[in-house]
Amino acid sequence: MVRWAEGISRESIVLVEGVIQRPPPDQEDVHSTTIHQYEIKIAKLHVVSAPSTTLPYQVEDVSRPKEYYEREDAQFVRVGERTRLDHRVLDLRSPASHAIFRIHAGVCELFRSYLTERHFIEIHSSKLQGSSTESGAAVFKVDYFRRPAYLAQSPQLAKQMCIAADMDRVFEIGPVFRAENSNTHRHLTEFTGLDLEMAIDSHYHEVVDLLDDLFKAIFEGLQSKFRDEIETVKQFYPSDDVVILDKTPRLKFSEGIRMLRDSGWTEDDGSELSETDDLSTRAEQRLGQLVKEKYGADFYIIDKFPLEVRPFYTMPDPEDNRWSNSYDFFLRGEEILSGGQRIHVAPLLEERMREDGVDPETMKEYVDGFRWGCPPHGGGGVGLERIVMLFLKLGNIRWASLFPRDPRSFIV
Ligand code: ATP
Ligand code: AMO
Repeated sequence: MVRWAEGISRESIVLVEGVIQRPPPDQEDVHSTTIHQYEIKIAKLHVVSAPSTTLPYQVEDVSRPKEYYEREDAQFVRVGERTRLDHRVLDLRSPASHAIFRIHAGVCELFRSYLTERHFIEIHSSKLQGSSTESGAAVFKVDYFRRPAYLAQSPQLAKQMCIAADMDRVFEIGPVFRAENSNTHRHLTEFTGLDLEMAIDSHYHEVVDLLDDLFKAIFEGLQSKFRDEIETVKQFYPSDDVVILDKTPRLKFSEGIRMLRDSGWTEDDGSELSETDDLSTRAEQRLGQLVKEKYGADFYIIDKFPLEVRPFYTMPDPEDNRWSNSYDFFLRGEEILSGGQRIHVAPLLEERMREDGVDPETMKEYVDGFRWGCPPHGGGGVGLERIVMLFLKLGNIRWASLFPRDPRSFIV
């Protein structure tokens, strides 16, 4: 039976009957990690299903702590990222992948329960749109009965229209499509958006406060409910725990620029940092280091972005319209959320649309909601895969996406 069992190929599904026991100390598997601390004294063994082809790599090749593969006596080899992604189902069998997707689901669960408890309504908006929803990002065009339609770049219009429909507080968890040719560690062409929108009483900081508290509930929830999963992921993707302060540092965009300038930061071409341009990924990451040095925090907020770099629906700062009532949230030096107060007054909205080159009549259904009266409101959008990647320090957003879509997908 032992000889027959030795011939069973790896990744076979087997039914085993036996007794679970700890191995005698002198026989412990020297290669083992947490998964091999027990062994089974087998009475019956039945092969249910066996692979019908040679595996491109072993699950063990993507399951061990990094240091293991550097050992001289290592029995398995670390597999390259491309090979892992090209055979994703096998890669997803590893303990680290399972843990990542439990945490992934955990973020959604925590997001949903926090908002539902605070009377937000979960919505499911259409992903087929007649026009683009975000002025900055490019759209995927689809053939809609021989007329053009577009895949939604965010539920932005729908969630604001729900506020115009007196729904007061809404959120959505759904797919978001971006036709951006960005081959970076943090961009996907399809990701999961966690979006919310709410009416405000007197100040847009009501939204900032709620979002701040929501993120803390998510991070604390992950750290308490998913301790084992986080430890499992750390064995393959080493990381330190994120540092969240009771009082989240909040900086104005202009203060962030000042911190960067004071640190001697310049753009790639040596020019001085502009006060009214968006931050590049490199500048964002450097600012993350500076915030960490000054406040000791990995999670922080930047408020009052330049109006120029924000979408047309963003409310200008009433005191100085070079700035806007908008903000980004950051984790370990990278953006996880973008949001702001929206323009709820139709004439101002139409003016801003025209300045942005958008004819309001092409978005009539959206603009009508404001023409018919709408409360002041604000919200934000989060990339689920970005939170998971940054929280767990995976280094590449693809490990936080089940079957990642990037500009190179579907090239066979
Ligand atoms: P983000 O949420 O990251 O800001 P976004 O949708 O606003 O996403 P951009 O502002 O266009 O996207 O890009 C953000 C950063 O990503 C850029 O500043 C740039 O550093 C980097 N980036 C974008 N596209 C590419 C690319 N093709 N190659 C390398 N880096 C890129
Ligand atoms: P924005 O375009 O900044 O804002 O997107 C919101 C958040 O989505 C994530 N994200 C991405 N994740 C993966 N791949 C991408 N290509 C990508 N692009 C963005 C980021 C980002 O912070 N309508 C506004 C939100 C709002 O104002 O409510 C919007 O879509 O985590």
